[in-house]
Amino acid sequence: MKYLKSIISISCLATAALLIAACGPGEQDDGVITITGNDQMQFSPTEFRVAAGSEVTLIFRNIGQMPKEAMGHNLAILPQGTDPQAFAQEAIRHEANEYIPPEWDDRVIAATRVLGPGEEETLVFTAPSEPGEYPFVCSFPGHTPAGMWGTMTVE
Ligand SMILES: [Cu+2]
Repeated sequence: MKYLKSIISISCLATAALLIAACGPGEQDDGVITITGNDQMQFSPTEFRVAAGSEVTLIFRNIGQMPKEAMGHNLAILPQGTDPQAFAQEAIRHEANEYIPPEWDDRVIAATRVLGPGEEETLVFTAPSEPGEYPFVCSFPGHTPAGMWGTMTVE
């Protein structure tokens, strides 16, 4: 039991180290934000910050290995106050539009297409002028409910 406990605390330490490291990759020296999605339906990092009204370059990369049909990922940044789960529920029916409901095309702040394993897409967009928290989601069916969403903070 003691042995088990020490393994658990080591893995917590490793996790903490990873979390600290993750503070860096979210925003790199050149101001480019890189976010990954994996086969466990996790974004990393799940939070990033941008300056209001600034031009943002965001690279989204699918670092998984599973086929796109089973484990594709997109990244859509939604208006302030959007319920990520409600959006994802609506998005399920819109595979033909990269899982973005067409009526939301003009409302999403930025969105990638659905990416397969090893693919990446770079988004360049202007951050909203209004400070606050803006959710981002992967709207591939089942992924937002599984926790694949995060927050862009505009400050
Ligand atoms: Cu996903």
